[in-house]
Amino acid sequence: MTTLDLNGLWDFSFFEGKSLENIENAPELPLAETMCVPGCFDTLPKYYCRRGCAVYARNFVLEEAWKNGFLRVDGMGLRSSFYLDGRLIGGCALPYSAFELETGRLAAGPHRLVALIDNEFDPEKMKIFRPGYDFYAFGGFYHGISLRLSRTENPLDRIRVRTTDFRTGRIELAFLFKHETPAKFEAKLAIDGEEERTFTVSGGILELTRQDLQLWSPESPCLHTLRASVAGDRLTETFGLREIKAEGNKILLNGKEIYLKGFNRHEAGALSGAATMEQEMLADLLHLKSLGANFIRGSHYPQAQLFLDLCDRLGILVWEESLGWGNPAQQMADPEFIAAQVEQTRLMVHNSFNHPSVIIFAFLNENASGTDEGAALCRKLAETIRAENSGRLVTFACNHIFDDRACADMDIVSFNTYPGWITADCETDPEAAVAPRVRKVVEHFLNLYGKTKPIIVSEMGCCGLYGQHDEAGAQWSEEFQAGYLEAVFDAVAASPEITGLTLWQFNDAKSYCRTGSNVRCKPLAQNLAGVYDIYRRPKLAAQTAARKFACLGNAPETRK
Ligand code: ADA
Repeated sequence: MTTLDLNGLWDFSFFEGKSLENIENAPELPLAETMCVPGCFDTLPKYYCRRGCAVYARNFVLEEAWKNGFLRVDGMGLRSSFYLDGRLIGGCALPYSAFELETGRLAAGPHRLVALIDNEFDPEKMKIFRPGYDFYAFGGFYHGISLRLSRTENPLDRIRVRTTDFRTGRIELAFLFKHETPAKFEAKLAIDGEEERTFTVSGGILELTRQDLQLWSPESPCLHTLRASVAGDRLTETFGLREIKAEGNKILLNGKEIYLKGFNRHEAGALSGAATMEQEMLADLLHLKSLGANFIRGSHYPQAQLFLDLCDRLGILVWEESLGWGNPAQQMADPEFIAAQVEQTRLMVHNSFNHPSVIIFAFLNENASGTDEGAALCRKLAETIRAENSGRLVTFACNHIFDDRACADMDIVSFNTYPGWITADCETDPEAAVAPRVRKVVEHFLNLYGKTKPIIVSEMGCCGLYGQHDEAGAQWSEEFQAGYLEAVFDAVAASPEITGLTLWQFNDAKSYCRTGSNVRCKPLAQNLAGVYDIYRRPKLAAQTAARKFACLGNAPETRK
């Protein structure tokens, strides 16, 4: 398929308090302003933190007719509807997910595309992003929009490349069409610029042995390009070959034990909001590598494909999860919530299948996994991921540690804990609460699972205000945060059963704005637990992380 880039300047108007459903005559509305796509309209002064329904519109011209088209949106918030030449072609209520809408036949000549983007928290319509999540719900197009054009009604959509045996170079290509997959077809294939060869594909699957293709690993992030042609439709896939597996309480990448050392990261730029530019993403990843980290948890939603491309190239391992945050039991029992969670989780696996950097698929951060409803949905989402046979490890970040009933179904046990910071369980020194809590949690999971599952810390950390210092390490000072992280590293290093630490968090990020008198309401409406502030200026904690990551997870004799 051919792709038409639709990014750039669009006509725009904002309707405060309106929603997708009650904007009349959207395709004909006169739009008086201009907006950038990609971009979050509610980070701009005029619309800052306002909620309602934005209307975008642009024209484009097709030089020839096409048998079918697929409008591709690489992430938006929070809900959207799209009209092509006045006709509704569909919409989406899955913030952050990349999705496609089918257009049908497209004539040569001028066309007009109108998009409605609604950033209201409507409890009936917006099921998976709720007020009170500790990150801001931005409105806009996060990472771009394009139109895929096809000469056939049922084009080849994707080719999933699966490493079936990294030792022998055995790989499996799964051909996915937009509609039904033909029982048998011819495919012309070429990997890395080699001579094109023709294969007969049955049942949509082709097995190959390609021991010549170099593996992907953090140390040697080797990527390959597959060019395919089927019935005149051409498709290019970038992929990497590697195996990730859990063996006992260890995580093995291409048969070698790895220790995950990294950060939770919100897609959050100071001015760009969720619409971070590639350059900002690259800067974050280079900072992360400079601290000796090898791992990122994309908290708490599907990641931008551009970001995962960068992680593939830089050799940074990724935990990708579908959107959720502290969801209670009664929400996890809601059929519409369940359906939306299954849909976005399946879409996440589909979108990210060929990224070798993604080694973990997860879901529902800190959900009510200690309840029947919570455990049932965790099981369902784990099954949804495994049904795609992507080779990834499955987990979720658990904070109902002592009454959890879902970790048993996970490949990895991951836990979030904030001793002395969020759960104020100590009168004097927060740091003193760290080691006992880590040990208590690890022993709890060892009692349950022994050494049958890897255990990783998916969140530990605390806040520090950039530029604020106090000799005695007063809470919220940079010294306090650095000292707390020191205690976290020492406690994790003292538990050899732990095989990964993901600090909360990499960068400060905008959070909910006005909340009650809760002592943890967010100063400046930001979650200030980053080791970098929102402008990516390093705090003392960044130095602590660099020093400690250098020896965390090394064999005992090399630990400093
Ligand atoms: C939770 C949550 C994070 C963040 C953190 C905090 O663990 O998973 O998203 O909100 O608490 O800083 O309070």
